[in-house]
Amino acid sequence: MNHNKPITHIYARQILDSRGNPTLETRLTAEEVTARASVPSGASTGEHEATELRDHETQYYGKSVLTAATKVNDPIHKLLNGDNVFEQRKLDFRMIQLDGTENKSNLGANSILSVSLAAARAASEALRIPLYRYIGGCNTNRLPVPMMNILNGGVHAKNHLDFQEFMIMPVGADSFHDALRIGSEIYHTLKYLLAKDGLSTGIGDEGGFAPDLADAYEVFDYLERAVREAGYEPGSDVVFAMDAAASELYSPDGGCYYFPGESALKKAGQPASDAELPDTCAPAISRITDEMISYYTDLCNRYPLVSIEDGLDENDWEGWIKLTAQLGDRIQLVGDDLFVTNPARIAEGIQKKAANAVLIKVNQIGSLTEALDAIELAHRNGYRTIISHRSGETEDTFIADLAVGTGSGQIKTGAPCRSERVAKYNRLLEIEEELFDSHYQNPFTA
Ligand code: 2PG
Ligand code: MG
Repeated sequence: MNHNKPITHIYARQILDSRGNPTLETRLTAEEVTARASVPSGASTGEHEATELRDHETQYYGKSVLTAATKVNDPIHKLLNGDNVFEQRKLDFRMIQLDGTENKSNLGANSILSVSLAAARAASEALRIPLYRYIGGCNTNRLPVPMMNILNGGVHAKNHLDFQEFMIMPVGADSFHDALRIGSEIYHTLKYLLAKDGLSTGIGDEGGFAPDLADAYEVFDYLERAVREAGYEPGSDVVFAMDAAASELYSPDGGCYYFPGESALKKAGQPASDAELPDTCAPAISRITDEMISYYTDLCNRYPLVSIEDGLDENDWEGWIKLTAQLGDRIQLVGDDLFVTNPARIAEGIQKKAANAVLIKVNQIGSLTEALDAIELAHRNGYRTIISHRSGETEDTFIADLAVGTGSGQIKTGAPCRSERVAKYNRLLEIEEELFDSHYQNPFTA
């Protein structure tokens, strides 16, 4: 076997993501093998994420990525031409070095990531092994539990729900395909229940329904009903998770978390119109950090809620330490905007005892190598990891292989609806069939 396979061509083009915004797709060729990868994009992005290079010109309302494509097609292509596609770490670090900035603002995290992912896929194809096995090695066997975001709010939907994501996790299933079936059945039951009550069954960016409910209690009441009506038991067959995306609610000036949707609905005493709150109308409902923690504690006492992501702001370290001290023994506390898949921020969190799990989004950090380092650091320190999509996705299924290859045990990739979400679940079905002896385990008891 020839262990040197030189990269012979790299080409990036602008394509569209699931929201109709431009993103990058890169094709990388190493001799006779060509593989491609595309880059996702967030809406509730963390302040500490690596830079997503956009043109900020008139096309696509400033969102075109033509400069990023040029960065791949010229400087990155020149840099890596002739390099060995099997040396993932070296390829990634050479791009990082060429970029020369802390946050990849020179070449763009989107440019670097597209090449990084395409290289890994090309390497696996050159070796004629599946991508998950290239990433994970010969003992790869663990399928992730899906966190299915079946009710959307926050910046992912135009309803009045201030928290962003409400998820079901079929932890009691025996296999991944069973978990997917259970999730889909509950999703359809929820649709039926919402429609029966005259609520909207339109969907948000991640495929979950986006009805105009007032708060998390109303949401979890619906989720419990849907789980039961579908024939399952909340708490044993299926547990709940949420992403508060609290950085979106936090106002550093007021030192408070503001709930504009809840304020609008409760003030009016009935569902408000679709109109945005006027700037002059300060939202009535706000919570300080301690109140947020009590709110979460109360939700955990009432519902089988086992995982809360971004419960507090990305810079509220003191709050995170308190939250972890209070709830960390009972439930999973996931840092997304807090950690931004950045090993340095994860190390800080471990040292401070803030959170106990890390959301992994490859485009937050901008290279496969650094994402793998983040996962390893988390696991070595007893933090769980969840491999995650972005709200703006493509048909690329890389994260399904990444979840299996790293044995992460959990994947967050939306509702069982919208092809860019379902593509990842379908890829996991395929992987499950390929594995000789696949393991599907409850991550909270395993
Ligand atoms: C999140 C993600 C994905 P976005 O906050 O976890 O669900 O949303 O991609 O908009 O940051
Ligand atoms: Mg999040």
